[in-house]
Amino acid sequence: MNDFPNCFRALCMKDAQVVGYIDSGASHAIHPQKALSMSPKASPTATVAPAERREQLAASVNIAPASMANAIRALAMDAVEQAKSGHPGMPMGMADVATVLFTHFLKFDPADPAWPDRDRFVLSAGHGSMLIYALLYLTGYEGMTIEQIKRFRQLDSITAGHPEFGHAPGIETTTGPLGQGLANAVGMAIAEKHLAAVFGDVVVNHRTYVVASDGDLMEGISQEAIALAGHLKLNKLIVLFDDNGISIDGKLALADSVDQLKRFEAAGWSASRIDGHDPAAINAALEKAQTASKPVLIACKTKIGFGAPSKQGSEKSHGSPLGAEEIAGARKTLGWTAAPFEVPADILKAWRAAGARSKGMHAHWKKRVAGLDRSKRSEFERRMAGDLPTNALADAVRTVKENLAAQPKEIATRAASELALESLVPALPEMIGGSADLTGSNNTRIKGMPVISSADFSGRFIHYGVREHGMAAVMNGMALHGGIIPYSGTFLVFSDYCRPAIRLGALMQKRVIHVMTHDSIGLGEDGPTHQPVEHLAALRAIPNLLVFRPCDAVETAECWQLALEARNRPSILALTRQNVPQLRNRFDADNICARGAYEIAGPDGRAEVSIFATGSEVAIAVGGARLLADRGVAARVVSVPCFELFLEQNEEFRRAIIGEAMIKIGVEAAVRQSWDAVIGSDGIFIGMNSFGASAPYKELYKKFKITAEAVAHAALTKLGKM
Ligand SMILES: Cc1ncc(C[n+]2csc(CCOP(=O)(O)OP(=O)(O)O)c2C)c(N)n1
Repeated sequence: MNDFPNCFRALCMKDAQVVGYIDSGASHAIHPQKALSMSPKASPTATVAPAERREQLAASVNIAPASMANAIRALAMDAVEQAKSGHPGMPMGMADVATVLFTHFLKFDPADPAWPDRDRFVLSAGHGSMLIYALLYLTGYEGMTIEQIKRFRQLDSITAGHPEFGHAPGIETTTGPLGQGLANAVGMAIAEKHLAAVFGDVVVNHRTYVVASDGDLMEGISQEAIALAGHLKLNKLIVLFDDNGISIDGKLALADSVDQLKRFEAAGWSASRIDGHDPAAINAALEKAQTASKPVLIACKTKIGFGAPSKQGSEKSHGSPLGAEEIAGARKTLGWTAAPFEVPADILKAWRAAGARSKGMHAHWKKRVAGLDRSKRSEFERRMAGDLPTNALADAVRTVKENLAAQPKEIATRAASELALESLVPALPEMIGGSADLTGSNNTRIKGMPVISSADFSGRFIHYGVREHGMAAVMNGMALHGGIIPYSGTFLVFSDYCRPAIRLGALMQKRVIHVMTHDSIGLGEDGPTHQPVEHLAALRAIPNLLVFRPCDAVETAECWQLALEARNRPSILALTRQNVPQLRNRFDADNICARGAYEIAGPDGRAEVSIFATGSEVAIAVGGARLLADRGVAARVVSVPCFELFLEQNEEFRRAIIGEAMIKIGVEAAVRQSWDAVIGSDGIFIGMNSFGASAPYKELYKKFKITAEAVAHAALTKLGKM
C-alpha cells in the first residue's frame, strides 16, 4: 500500500511520453494513439482529461495514500462518537477508494462547487455521510469546517445525518433512501451526454462517479437504473461498489446471493472486482474506466469499519458509535496518533493539494467557454443557470390559449397537454421528455421529437421502458445536473411506483415535471387496478410538490406554464384519458390558474351554493350548477387546479374564493382526504370512497354517483328542497 506513490510516479513518467498540442491557448497532452483515433468531430479536450489528472497527481501525492485515507477514518470515528449516532463503518471501509478517486481522478474545484463541468460524485450509500463530509473538509470546501464536522447530525449544522443537497457545497444529491443516488447518477450521466451533444465536449465533458453499497444494489430501483444505463451505454458513469458483504442484519449471505458482476454485465456494463484497500488496484481500475465504452462497475472488496480491532468486518460497525475503547484500538491499528478532530498538518496539506488539482482544468474550461460563439455561450450559461428563455414560455402559452379561444376544443387533458407541448418543446430546448412505455397514452412525445439513444444523445425524448421508479429518480438526476428540465409520463395510479423519488425531488426543491394521465375512474375499462383513487390525496400530502389537475385545454396550458416556472419544486400534471369540454372559451392574457383556484362560473348575484371541483369534475360541477339554477338555486363553481397554490394565497383571497355560500360541495373522482381544507369538515363531498370498477367511464360516473344530478341533489337536500 505504502509504495503507491511510487507506482503513481511510474505512471507519471509514462505520461512523459505523451504528445502535446495547443488548444484554446492551453497546452494539453494526449496519448499518441488517442490522437490518431480522434474523430474530426470530437474535441481534443475531450480525451485530454486523464493525462491532466495523472500530471497533477505527482504534485499532490507525497503522503502515503493510506495515511490520507486514515484521516477520513479518524474523522468518521470521531464525529459519530461525538454525535452519539451515525455510521462509521462505511466511511472507514471506503476510505481508500475515496482517497484514490479524490486525489487522482475526480475533476472538481472546491472553490467553485457549482462548476458546470465538474465530475459529479454521488454518495448513494448516504448513511456513510461522514465519508463525504470528511472529503469536503479535507479537500477545502469553504463552509465545511472542522466545526461543522464536530457538529455532525446537530441542529442547524450542514453535516446532517444523511447528505442533503443544498445544505453543504459539494453534495450533488440528497441520499439516504438506498438506491436513489445510483438512479440520480444515471440521470446526471444522461444529462452530461445530452448537453455534450448539444454544446460540444469542449465545454461539457465530465464523469459521474457513484459510491454504492450492498443495500443500494439490493433495492429494486437499482435494477431499473442499471438496465437503462447499460442500454444507453453511459460509459462516463462509474460505480464504485462497496462490496463489503455486510448489511444491518449481518452478513449479506443472510438475504442475498446475487453475483453482482454477472448482473451488471448482463445489463451491458463492464464489471470487475478489486481489493478496495489496495490503492494501486483502485487506481488501475479507475484508470481503465476512463476509456470504457460501457458504464463501469468496480466492485471494491472492503472491510466495513476497516481498522476497528473487534468491529471491523462486522455489522457492529455499520450504524453506531464504535465506543472509546474501540476507537483507541483503531487509532493504534491505523497508526493514527492525532487527537480527535485533528488532522496532522502534512496530511491536511496533501489533501488540500488534491483539492487544488483541477484548478488548471477549471481555468482552461473557462477559456474554452469564453471562446464559444457568443450566442452559444449565453445559451449554455442560461441553461446551466436554470433561467427560462426570455418571453419564450409566456409566448408559447399565449399562442396555445389564443388558438383555443379562436377554436375551442373538446379533448382529453392529456391531448391538451400534447397540444401545449407542441408549442413548449420547440420554445424551451431544455425540456427533455419521456415516458415509462406509455408514450402514446401519455401524449408526452410530440410529432418528430427525436429520441435519445446510445448512438445519439442530442434527442429530446427518452423511452424509459417500464421503469417508473427509475424514471422519476433519473429525472431528479437530470434536474440536479442542471441544464435540463425533465418531464415524463406514466399513469397516475403508478405514481405509487415513483413516490420515493417524487418525494426526494420535492425535498431537494428540483423542477421535475411528472405527467400522469388516466387520472381517475374516467379511464374506464381498465378497471380498479388502473383507477387512481387515493393518489391525488397522497401526492398532495408531499410538501413542496405542486399537484395540478386542469379541467380543460386552457387550464392545461396554464398549468404547464406554472410547472415550468416553478424553479424550486416538482409538479404533477394529473390529466384525463377521456374528453372534457373546453370551459374557458374567452382569451385571458393572465394565467388564471396561478393562484390555484378561481370562480369559473357563477350567478350574477349572491350564491347559495359553492361547488368546488378539479379536472374532469369541473364540467360536472358546472352541470350541477345549471340544474340548480333550473330549480331557482344560485350556485357558483370554483375550479381548483392546484390546491397547493391556492392554500398559499393570502387569507383575503382564500376567503373571497371560498365565498360565503352556506353550502359547500367538493367534487373530485377521488377520496375526500385533502378536501376539508377547501370545503370544511361540514362540506359535502362527492367523490370516491372505494376502488373503481371496470366499465365504460360514463357508466362508472353514474355507478359512483359523481354526476351533475348528484351534485344538485346533494345541494337541494341540504336546502330542504328535495
Ligand atoms: C430504502 C431504504 N431502506 C432501508 C434503509 C435503512 N438502511 C440504511 S443502511 C441499510 C443497509 C446497510 O447495508 P449496506 O447497504 O451494505 O451498507 P453497509 O452496512 O455496508 O454500510 C439499510 C437497510 C435505507 N436507508 N433506505
